[in-house]
Amino acid sequence: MIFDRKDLSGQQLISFYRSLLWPRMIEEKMLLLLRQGKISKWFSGIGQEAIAVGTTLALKEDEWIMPLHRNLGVFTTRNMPLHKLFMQWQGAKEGYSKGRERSFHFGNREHHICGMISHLGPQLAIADGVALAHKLRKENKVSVAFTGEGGTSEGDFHEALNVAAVWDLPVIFIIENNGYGLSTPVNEQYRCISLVDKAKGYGMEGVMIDGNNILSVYDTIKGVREYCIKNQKPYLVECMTFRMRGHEEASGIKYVPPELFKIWELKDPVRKYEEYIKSIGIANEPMIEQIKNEFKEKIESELAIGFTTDHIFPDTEEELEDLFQSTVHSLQSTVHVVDNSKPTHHSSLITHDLRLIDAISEGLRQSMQKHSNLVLMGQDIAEYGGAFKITEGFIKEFGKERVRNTPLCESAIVGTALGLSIEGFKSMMEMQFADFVSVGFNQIVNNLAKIHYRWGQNADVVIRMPTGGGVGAGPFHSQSNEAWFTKVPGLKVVYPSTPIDAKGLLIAAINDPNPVMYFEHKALYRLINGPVPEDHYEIEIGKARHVREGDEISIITYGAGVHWAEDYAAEHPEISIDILDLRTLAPLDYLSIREAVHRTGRVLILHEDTLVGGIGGEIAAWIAENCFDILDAPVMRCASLDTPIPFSIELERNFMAKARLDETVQKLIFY
Ligand SMILES: Cc1ncc(C[n+]2csc(CCOP(=O)(O)OP(=O)(O)O)c2C)c(N)n1
Repeated sequence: MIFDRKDLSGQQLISFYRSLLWPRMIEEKMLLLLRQGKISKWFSGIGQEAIAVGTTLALKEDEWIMPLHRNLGVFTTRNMPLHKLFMQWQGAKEGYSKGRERSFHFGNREHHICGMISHLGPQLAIADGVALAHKLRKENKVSVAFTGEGGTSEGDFHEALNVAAVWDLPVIFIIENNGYGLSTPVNEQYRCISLVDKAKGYGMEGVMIDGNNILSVYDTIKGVREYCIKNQKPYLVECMTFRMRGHEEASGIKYVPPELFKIWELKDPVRKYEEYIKSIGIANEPMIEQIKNEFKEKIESELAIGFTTDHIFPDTEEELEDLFQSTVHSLQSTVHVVDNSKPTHHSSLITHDLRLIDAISEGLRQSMQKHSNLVLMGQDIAEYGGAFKITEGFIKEFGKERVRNTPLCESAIVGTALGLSIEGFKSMMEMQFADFVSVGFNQIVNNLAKIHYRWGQNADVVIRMPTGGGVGAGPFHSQSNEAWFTKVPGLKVVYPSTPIDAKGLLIAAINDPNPVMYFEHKALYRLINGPVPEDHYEIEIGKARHVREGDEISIITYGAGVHWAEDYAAEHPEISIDILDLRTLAPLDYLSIREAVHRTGRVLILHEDTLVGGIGGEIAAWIAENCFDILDAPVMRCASLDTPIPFSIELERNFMAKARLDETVQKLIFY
């Protein structure tokens, strides 16, 4: 191994040695503690430290890193105190995630480290978002994301590199090629000769280096960093290395030919560097011994603090509160909140008549005017104006930087949105059709939804979901998939049915610093119109709207269901029908639900979504548990058939809940 110190001083070389040795010695201690049962799991980075350490040393301290499970060296080189890291690994409240996350699955804003989720791949696009923020602010900064060679097989790797290349983002992608996935060798992972060759395919530069040589890593990343900033381009670095221990400590190493360990033992990054600094006379054995002794003592003293953690006494209120970033400040701001939750409420604001689609567009436009840090992303949303023309004309007013056409890569764009949020931007992503959310699902349910609870980082992201059927568009352009998200703690789900609510809820969703899934029914876009305040205003998230007063049955519904119920009530004046429009599906407005039950004692829950697992089941269960004494009949549900949504208009009509509304109402009345 050849070390080239370039212009590094002796003092710097020693300081690098300390940075490299520190995670190695911590790990050796952790392996002992693991055997003693003091910590539960350990993913070893022994043999790979030069990559994490060299990279972190080459960056500025306020540049974000998206590390993975073998990157202790990132955490230590960013000077995270060992006692606190140790508290984290024990699952203690005093760690970085209040005991909610394991091993390296945590981040910290102070140290500019974004914590991984278990899933391999999603980290990469978050780096795109952070880099986009730097680019938009014209800051001279990069972001860095790590992946193993196994992780490069994930679609997220492809999507993130492609977006970074197409958008010219200053991101450094680092592959740690350590020869094996969990047990899968590289010849069962990919067919190209080397992974760095993929860079060319994405239209970016790349380089393969010796990942065990800290000076190579440092010098390469330093140079690549300057390149990325100067040229505003991404870069791929493949670091060749070897994992000296099992995937995690319990999984063993039987599948690795023993001679490989012998070969790589000779290339150990810490030992080779130690030999080097001794060979050029800037360190000697007593000095090395002294550093090791100092670290040994430091580890013991830090662990002594680390062990003094309190037992966790769960506080349910705190657990629930930490799901979301507080929104108090946004409600206290100058935003006008329109309360139209009762049939008797009238707003004094000046209104104009808009279709649902225009109300959404107006809410979005006014939000863009209000928030200079709001970025819109979606397929064909710029010049073309979006599949439904909601952003038509936006680039003229707000420019292409803030109204961004995206490549076809839903997962990477959700990840990018999260990265933007980390850097203080707000973003709105338009799913071209709600159906396509399935290919961005992981980022939404595992990253956006959980990040605040896990380590306090908010995800200031709104995902607009053109949803629903009735337009003969078949199984993949018509689905109602809101229940996929109402079940995920950490997401807010809104679903307006009227223009006034569509605009106000969209504004509220954008003002809210938390992730909001915003469902908009395609069939209602141009069908429904109504008075909409001209000003910028919010409709409160989590508040249902009492649409119609009645005393025989209560229909609890949302979206297209509201209009089905209203039409039905108009066609059946002989039945006194009460209607509640939920408007928000997560969190549910239980108070209004209870009031609706109370008004009639007979409840029908109506939704376009299919029956099994729809939100109706949840509401019915809640009513049964909490309102049993005021019910005069069992809660009934009217939902769409439990089949995919079919194409032919006749079949679709039969599929829809509306086809069974009269039947269900009659059943309920005559129960
Ligand atoms: C999406 C996903 N699939 C499977 C796994 C299970 N898993 C955890 S680590 C690992 C191997 C990863 O290999 P590589 O990316 O080369 O990184 P290394 O662990 O070798 O550093 C696997 C399969 C996972 N975490 N995420």
